[in-house]
Amino acid sequence: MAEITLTMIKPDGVADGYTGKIIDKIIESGFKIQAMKLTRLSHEKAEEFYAIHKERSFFGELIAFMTEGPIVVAVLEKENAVEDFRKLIGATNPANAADGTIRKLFAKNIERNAIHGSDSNENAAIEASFHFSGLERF
Ligand code: 3AN
Repeated sequence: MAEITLTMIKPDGVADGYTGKIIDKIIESGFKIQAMKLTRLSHEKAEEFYAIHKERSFFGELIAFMTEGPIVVAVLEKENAVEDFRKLIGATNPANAADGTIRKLFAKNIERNAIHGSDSNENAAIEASFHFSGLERF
């Protein structure tokens, strides 16, 4: 059965002009785009999205980075979407990411790492409704 995952092409990926190449890779890998938009996170929304990392040393930098420019957010559908998409994006630190993964190709470092992918089905549903309303129409 098809699952969903939520992705964000982060401010570095958008600013560096990689949006089209990244979307191509996502589609080539068998994901169907259910919803997609260009948006920009407010400070408050970024803190809410990353609330789980509130106590981490890098939280302030993460929020500053994620609010520095526009992002492209999408809901993606595929069998085994969450796990397959984590494989497609590669390790959090691009230095450790496998060849051919989106982070290996397009990310600069562990913080400016080009793309987000949900880490569980539960979080995918939470993150999809965080960014989009009316998804039941798709
Ligand atoms: P992933 O995005 O691979 O699920 P998480 O959820 O552990 O990784 O981290 C969320 C985001 O926080 C990362 N995408 C990255 O931008 C940032 N981040 C994670 N670990 C670090 C770190 N050690 N130093 C700086 N930024 C980090």
